[in-house]
Amino acid sequence: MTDLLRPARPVVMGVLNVTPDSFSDGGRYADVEAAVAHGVRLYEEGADLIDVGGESTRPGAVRIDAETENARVLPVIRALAGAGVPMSIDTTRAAVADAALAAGASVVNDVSGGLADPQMAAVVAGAGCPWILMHWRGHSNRMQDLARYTDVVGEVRAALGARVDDALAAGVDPQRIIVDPGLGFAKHAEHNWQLTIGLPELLSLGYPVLFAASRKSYLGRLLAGPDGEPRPVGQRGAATIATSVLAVAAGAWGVRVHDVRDTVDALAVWQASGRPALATTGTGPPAAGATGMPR
Ligand code: PMM
Repeated sequence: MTDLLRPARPVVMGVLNVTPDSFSDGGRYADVEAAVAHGVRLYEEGADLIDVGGESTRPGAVRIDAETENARVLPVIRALAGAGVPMSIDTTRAAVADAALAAGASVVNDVSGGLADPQMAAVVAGAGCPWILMHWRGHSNRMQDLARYTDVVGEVRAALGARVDDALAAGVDPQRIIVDPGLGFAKHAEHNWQLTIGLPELLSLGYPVLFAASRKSYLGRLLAGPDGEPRPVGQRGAATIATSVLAVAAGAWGVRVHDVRDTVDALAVWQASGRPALATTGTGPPAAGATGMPR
């Protein structure tokens, strides 16, 4: 297995949502057998980690209880662990994280960065496992109302720094912390783009950064047709890959994606070409026409 904390190449997390209602793959892997088969497939395609989630975080999603979440994810985690597949558990609940770690997951991916459940830090510190702390301002049923920033990159950086400080105070090993700007979580499209350009500023926190743009709605809107309809989720693969390559070229530790094989292929090209770095200035894209190129 890849050394997740000192990877030789960017880490690729494959998304496995065991939910009836996730925005992209909801309902497709709701039964255990189909979910396990998909997890094994993503692993064979080159994922370093399969990110198993039982609660949808799409904007407006209704919350489920911990029993339902456990009932969705635990059988899948047990079966994938039996097949030797490394996994993260995508949850904001300490009880679910605890049960998932006992069942065979080895990383906690917490989209609330520890804010949703005050017990989460103790579970992670006790397990000694890596913890992905995502920037979050509230549960999905209200998060888009919270997408107000004057300096999104600076504010996300400061909030992630506070989450890291709390994790350290709870005894979490600094070597096992990964941060994530949380694209689409209380963020409008312009915020997601600013966070992409501003990745070097997030990296200056000194922790590995996970970038998770896969199939998100801002990519659908970028690719909207002449009628203004967003590009359907299943047709956002190329845009996702371009975004992932930009992120790793800017220094991201890893990406969380639905399309593992294509992502691994794209990152192999980047790797083979000498891992060229993106020369971002942190000031945003050039003004229209400033490059002398046609728009
Ligand atoms: N996005 C989703 C779910 N889990 N975890 C992290 N760390 N970062 C994210 O941006 C993130 C996440 C929502 O996307 P999905 O419905 O495709 O899983």
